[in-house]
Amino acid sequence: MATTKVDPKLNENIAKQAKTYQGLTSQQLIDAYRIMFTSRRLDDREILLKRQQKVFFQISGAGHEALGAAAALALKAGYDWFYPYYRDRALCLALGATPLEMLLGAVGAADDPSSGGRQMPSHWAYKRLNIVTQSSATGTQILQAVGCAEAGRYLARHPKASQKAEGDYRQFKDVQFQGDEITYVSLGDGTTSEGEFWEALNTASNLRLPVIFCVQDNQYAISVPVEVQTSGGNISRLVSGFPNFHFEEIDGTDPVVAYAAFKRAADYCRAGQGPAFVHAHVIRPYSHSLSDDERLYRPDSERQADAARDPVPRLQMFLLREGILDEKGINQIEHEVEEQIQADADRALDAPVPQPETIYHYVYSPDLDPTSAAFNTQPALAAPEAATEGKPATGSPNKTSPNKASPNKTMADLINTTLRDEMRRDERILIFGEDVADASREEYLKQKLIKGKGGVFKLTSGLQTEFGADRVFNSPLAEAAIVGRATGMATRGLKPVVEIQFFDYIWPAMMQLRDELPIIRWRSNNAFSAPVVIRVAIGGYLTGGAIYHSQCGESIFTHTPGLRVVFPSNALDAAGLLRTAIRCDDPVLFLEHKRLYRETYGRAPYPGPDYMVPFGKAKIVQPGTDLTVITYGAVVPRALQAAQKLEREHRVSVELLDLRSLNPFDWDAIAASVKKTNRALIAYEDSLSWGYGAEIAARIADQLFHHLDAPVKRIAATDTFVAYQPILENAILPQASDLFRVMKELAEF
Ligand SMILES: Cc1ncc(C[n+]2csc(CCOP(=O)(O)OP(=O)(O)O)c2C)c(N)n1
Ligand SMILES: [Mg+2]
Repeated sequence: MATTKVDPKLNENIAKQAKTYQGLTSQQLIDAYRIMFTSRRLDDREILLKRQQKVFFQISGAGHEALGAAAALALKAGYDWFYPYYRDRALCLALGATPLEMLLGAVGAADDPSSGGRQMPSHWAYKRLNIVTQSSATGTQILQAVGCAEAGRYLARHPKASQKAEGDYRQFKDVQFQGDEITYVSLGDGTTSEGEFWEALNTASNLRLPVIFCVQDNQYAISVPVEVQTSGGNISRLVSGFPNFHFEEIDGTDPVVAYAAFKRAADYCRAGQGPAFVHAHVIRPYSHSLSDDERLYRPDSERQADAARDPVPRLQMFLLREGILDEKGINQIEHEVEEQIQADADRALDAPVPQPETIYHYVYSPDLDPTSAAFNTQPALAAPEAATEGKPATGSPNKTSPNKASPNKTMADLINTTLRDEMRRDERILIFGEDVADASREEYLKQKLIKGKGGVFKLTSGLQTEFGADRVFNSPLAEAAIVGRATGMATRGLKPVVEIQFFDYIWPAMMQLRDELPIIRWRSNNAFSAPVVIRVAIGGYLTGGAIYHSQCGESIFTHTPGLRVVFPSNALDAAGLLRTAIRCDDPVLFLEHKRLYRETYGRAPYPGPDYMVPFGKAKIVQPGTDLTVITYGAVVPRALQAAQKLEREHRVSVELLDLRSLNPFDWDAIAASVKKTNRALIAYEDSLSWGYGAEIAARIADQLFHHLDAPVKRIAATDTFVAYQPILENAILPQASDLFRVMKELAEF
């Protein structure tokens, strides 16, 4: 065999190529440099375009690039899930988003894959890469990431739940999961001050969820330095007591260091040991955004110290020093990147913009319309006795044999039964909230030491016992966590039916309810959706409910586009509307009046397991000719009482409409009735001013003016909260006697 004389230089090259840096090959480092440089130059290009007024906002990922490039190398694109924040440009590029896609976002093009021109640039969403839509609200993504990880775990344990099914929201959701997937979520140092951050860590820790929390600590939140945000100035120290976590605190400007940390974190999460916390010290070489000038609050000395750690030149120096690339190699990469960005910027500037007529697209599901006939079914008159704990309903629900054993059920009964029937039908349904489980300490149930609770109003009673603790469970006392986690789960295709114990305590969840859940579909241009059902016990007339157990406030939510709001007044409607809420493809706020839960009024026999009431369809409680009363919820029985008295005593014929669903609402029914009676009263339990009735009154005045014989009237609670002493409560909330008086005045006008 001939021997070849080996060129010593060649040998050196082979050795260099074989050398790895914490497992990273030379080629991976070269690729990382390309990503990081692309990220920086995209920011620079957007800044230029902003100065030319061709884009309208800019926020950069500068200084954070090494982290993104490293995280992508340790995680799997399109396999793991990502809840990044606006500084994660390099991460998204490394996972597979293209510069063109980002520039389409910057100009607000119709084909911007993140939002179709609806969101600011750097609000990343790439469905194919499992990069989930994010908002501008700092911190809301963290609880959603926790829910996403919970969904992955649930689906792995209930693989059949992922199957598609015809006729409900499942038809339109492709559910994917991997047994060992990880959810990545990132945030800034300032955002660790949000309460939701702590709620998320608590649950991830307690449930040992495979979530990597990446805190990108650039020492500032706009102008507020980290020592103001974080007691002692170091978030790692504060979170170190959380059990089950793997912790890393690193120099996030070094991609090799960052990769090693993410790799250890990912290994820990993938092995199912629990969550990881990567606290990365980075820099912010540009101001917070183009709307900020950091020279107003940071001296040159501090900015120069930061610049010395800039990850892009730092990696460049590293590649040169290690002989991985020479100057020519660096120049070539940079040249290619510049050319690509130039070409992509030209294409983005020429891209079609979204048309104004598209603004209503995707406020709600385009696939499934809960107002349609598909959601209009009749009660099964002779349905067998409602299924009870542990025992499925026997026989066909549509059996027409005489039904002796179907007594009238309360609203509470039928809500419980509807939940039970739907959970049997659909394994994607999960129920959680405060006190909803029968007992978190399951051994007590198993040993039959206790009966179990199942909700402060017992609405979820027996569900944990039948369906198990991974489908029905108590949450910590944290409303934002309930809604945020549910949102993350629903994004993955599950159907969380969560409970907020009292409407009065819904407010910690308000950020999730206003800025997240209802607009996930719209802001992602239909790439993502989160059809969660939120059941909420609402309302007063409780005799002693007082300020914090009597609130209404439904108009705050009907004012939020994208959220369906329903408010049944009787048992049958509650069953039918709840089933529609669960099967439909939109987020629904399902308001349950506490006073109506066990009221004699409005009880009904079990309507069978497929009974549905469509949204947006009012019910004529009683027909009439002299005036129209439009109402809903607990005012319905009171208005009926008043109307019957008016008929008896004064021969006034009242048409009483129960709206049942508040968004959408049945304008056609209102208009038809007012055209007939020419008089309209809107009655509602919430305080009068700016309440739900204001909108209805305005529309009647606007669109039915020529049909009116009298001013449009409203009757509602006083503009106060509800007091404890029953004499005060009676004076505050609209009573049948008040309704009678106003109806009479209106009839006589
Ligand atoms: C809930 C919320 N409050 C305030 C803002 C305005 N805001 C946007 S970014 C920001 C600072 C965030 O700082 P940090 O979390 O450290 O991230 P960084 O921008 O430094 O990467 C603030 C106050 C917001 N978007 N959301
Ligand atoms: Mg910061």
